[in-house]
Amino acid sequence: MKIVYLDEPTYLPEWWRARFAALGDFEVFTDRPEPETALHRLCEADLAVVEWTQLPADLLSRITRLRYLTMVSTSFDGVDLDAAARAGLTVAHCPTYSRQAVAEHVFASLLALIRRLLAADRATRAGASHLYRPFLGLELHGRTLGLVGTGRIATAVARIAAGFGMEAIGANRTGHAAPGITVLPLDEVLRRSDVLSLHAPLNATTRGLLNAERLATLKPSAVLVNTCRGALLDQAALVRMLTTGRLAGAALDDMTAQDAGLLRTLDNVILTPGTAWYTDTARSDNLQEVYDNLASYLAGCPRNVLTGPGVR
Ligand code: DAR
Repeated sequence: MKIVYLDEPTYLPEWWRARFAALGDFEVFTDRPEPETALHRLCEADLAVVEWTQLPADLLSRITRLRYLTMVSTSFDGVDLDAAARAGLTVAHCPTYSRQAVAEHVFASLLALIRRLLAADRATRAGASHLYRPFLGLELHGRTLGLVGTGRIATAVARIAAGFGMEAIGANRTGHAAPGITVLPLDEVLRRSDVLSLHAPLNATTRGLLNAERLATLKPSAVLVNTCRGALLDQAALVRMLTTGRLAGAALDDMTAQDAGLLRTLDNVILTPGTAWYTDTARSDNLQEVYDNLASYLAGCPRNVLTGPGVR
């Protein structure tokens, strides 16, 4: 059984390689391959682990041999699931490893933003002492947290929010109940939020969900936290709102370099390069989840499956 790790593992220590090697003939590629190279590697394996590579329909339609792939990520917007199904592939992902890491990052970046920690740190290093006025903060206690999406990460965020004395409201596609969150229509969530945090996967229905018109319904005093794909938002509209004082601030974990460039001079914005998931615990849990995905497939009862024979 040949298993490939297709593309530049962020974290894969030797002892973990040995564990994977117990499942089959395990080969690791440490670069990020061009599409043709990726296709070649996939066609020489039975199972694949994918971290970075986009898998669009034209690539998946040319797959031979490969039966199964698991993304290391929670997100799977880079894989054309319909094309994968047509190719007879089983595709899995890792929905749980970063739940707490991302939820904690929401508050790390939110508090850094509303307590102006980065600017205060810079000022203190430059010699400031007992300097208050530039660093007026906001409190979370008593504020309303709006959640777009009410899945695993959103409910973890709501649990932390309860500790801060926040009220959590949220919207999901069907209006189903979620623990610790008062579920409301999206428009109402947007209108009422003091802090809005996004927790939805990127797909055809959520791309651009927060368009200019919806963003315009946020309170001018609101702050937005995005630890999901930037494409959920109209980034240009967001940048306009932040530069014109129409939105108090934002903590953003997935910006294009171009949009981030436009925000470079703003101090009501905190930017991180996709690190919301990246904690010591989450990166180990990530490998365990990938391992469990592979092992469950090999045992004939695949878990965390997005598409595959018999699914959908
Ligand atoms: N977008 C996040 C982070 C993926 C990061 N890479 C990993 N897990 N090796 C996700 O999980 O979807």
